[in-house]
Amino acid sequence: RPGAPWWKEAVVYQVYPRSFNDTNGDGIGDLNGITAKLDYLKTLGVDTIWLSPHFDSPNADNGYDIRDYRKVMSEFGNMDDFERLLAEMKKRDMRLIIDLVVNHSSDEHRWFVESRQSKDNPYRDYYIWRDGKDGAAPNNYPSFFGGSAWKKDEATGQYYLHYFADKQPDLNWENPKVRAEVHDIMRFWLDKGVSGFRMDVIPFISKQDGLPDLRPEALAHPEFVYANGPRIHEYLQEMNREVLSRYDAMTVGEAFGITFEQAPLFTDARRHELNMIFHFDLVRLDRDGWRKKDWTLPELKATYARIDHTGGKHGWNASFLGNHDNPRAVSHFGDDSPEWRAASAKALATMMLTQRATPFLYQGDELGMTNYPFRSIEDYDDVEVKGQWHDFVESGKVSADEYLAHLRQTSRDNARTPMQWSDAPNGGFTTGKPWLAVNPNYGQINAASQVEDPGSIYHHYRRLLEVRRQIPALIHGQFRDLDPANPKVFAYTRTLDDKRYLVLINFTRETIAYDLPEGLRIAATLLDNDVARQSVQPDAASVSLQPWQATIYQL
Ligand code: TEU
Ligand code: CA
Repeated sequence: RPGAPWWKEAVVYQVYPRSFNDTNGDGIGDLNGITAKLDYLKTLGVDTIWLSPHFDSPNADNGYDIRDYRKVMSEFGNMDDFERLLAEMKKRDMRLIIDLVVNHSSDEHRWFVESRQSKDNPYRDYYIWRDGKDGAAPNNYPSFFGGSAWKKDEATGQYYLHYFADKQPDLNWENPKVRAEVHDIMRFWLDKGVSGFRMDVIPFISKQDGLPDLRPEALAHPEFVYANGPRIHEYLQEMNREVLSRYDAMTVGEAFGITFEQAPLFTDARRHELNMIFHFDLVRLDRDGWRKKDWTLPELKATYARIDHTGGKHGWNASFLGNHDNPRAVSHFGDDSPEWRAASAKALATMMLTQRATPFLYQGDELGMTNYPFRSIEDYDDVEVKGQWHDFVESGKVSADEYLAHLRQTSRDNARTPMQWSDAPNGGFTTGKPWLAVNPNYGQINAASQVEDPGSIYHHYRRLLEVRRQIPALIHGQFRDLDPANPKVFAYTRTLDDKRYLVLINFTRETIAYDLPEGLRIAATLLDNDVARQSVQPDAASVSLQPWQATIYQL
């Protein structure tokens, strides 16, 4: 669409570098491994990569704990490798966005090493230090990774705040020097040629005045308080003024703790904050903390409608069904049994790529990679799991069996197993020992076989992205759910000017005779998730939807 900003029409692919492609046999993915796969991504139709943290880090949380914001993690390579990756992307007309993790740093960051020395250290105010209360933590804030969000530091006897692991101390954004440091880091990478940022838990940077205790009912979901500090919008507007407005850069905020009502405050273009945010409501539809709940199709549809509504006329959205913090999309929202895995993964792709939003594909979802068959707690690597195991299981609150049953479906490690490139040992990810076990189904699910097979999930994504590029209505068009209460079929239109498209998705294993609502008539079939399926007759008023069928029609 002429005049639309590039990031509205971009297709972003998230690379979790540790698990993407290892080129030196140490079992850890690396930057050269990404460069080696650019043609694979380009052929798929991706034009932008979001790289999860690639900075120097002791890896308490796989790089979400940064020791040096200007240095490349040595396991991933060095700055030359990074620059080569950027140059090779430019050659292919691709853009790179990186992860900005500035709610917290690593406790091994030079600033924190200084800060903890003494109360009058010049870096003391870079972090959030408080005296204890009656010999305990300053308040009742819990950490997402277990225990209190405060840790006592022996050097001064004061406590520092950490919303995540104790190796991830929260930065003090009240301090203008901290904000200036962050702006400098952003300029450093933008000047190198990156095209924007995914901002990690960005709503958390402004802390509550006086840090009062959470009310008991807020304790289970502290994110709604952590995300509501009084100065968040001031900080984002300042960042925009000082840095972002001077570059052609895109921003996507990870909006953990942001409600639908608040979302436009972040993304309304007239406010000059962020371009879009990741809403948690869809991926957490069936979750309460570590607990897995049931979900229904009407709930999923209502969530999509609300997300679309928050984008409104002046905002924009990001569409995603998974990332490195969530289970695999096909295991989560589709049907990962051998019979329906491919069809349902394609149906989900159709849904995700026909929203009025910038799509974010997570590595491996284009192959329909599945959750991992975890057996015991030893199979997990994630720092979140270890902390929660301590809080819930070791404390005796929940039985190990119950916790593990939920964890198998919810664990972040499901999505962190290495990419399955081929049926070679370890799925072709590494010639060494992978840092995290490869899913044993790599013989059936891998890139090499899908690239060869025109009917594969990979090729369905490729075709979808092609169609999306050609049809502005699928990107910019108005979204309308035609049948919100239907528990089996998702039916919606995308409309731009006089062009109107209908998407029908059967979320079941059954064949469904579906009468088009509102007297609609199909003019043509644009794209089906089964290449072999016959098109419907022109002017049809009903469709026999096959199990997990997902089709885009022109009206
Ligand atoms: O995650 C934010 C976040 O809080 C959740 O998505 C998190 O995964 C957890 O499940 C909450 O219970 C971001 C990053 O994406 C995640 O990988 C990091 O661990 C976290 O921030 C801290 O940087
Ligand atoms: Ca490596």
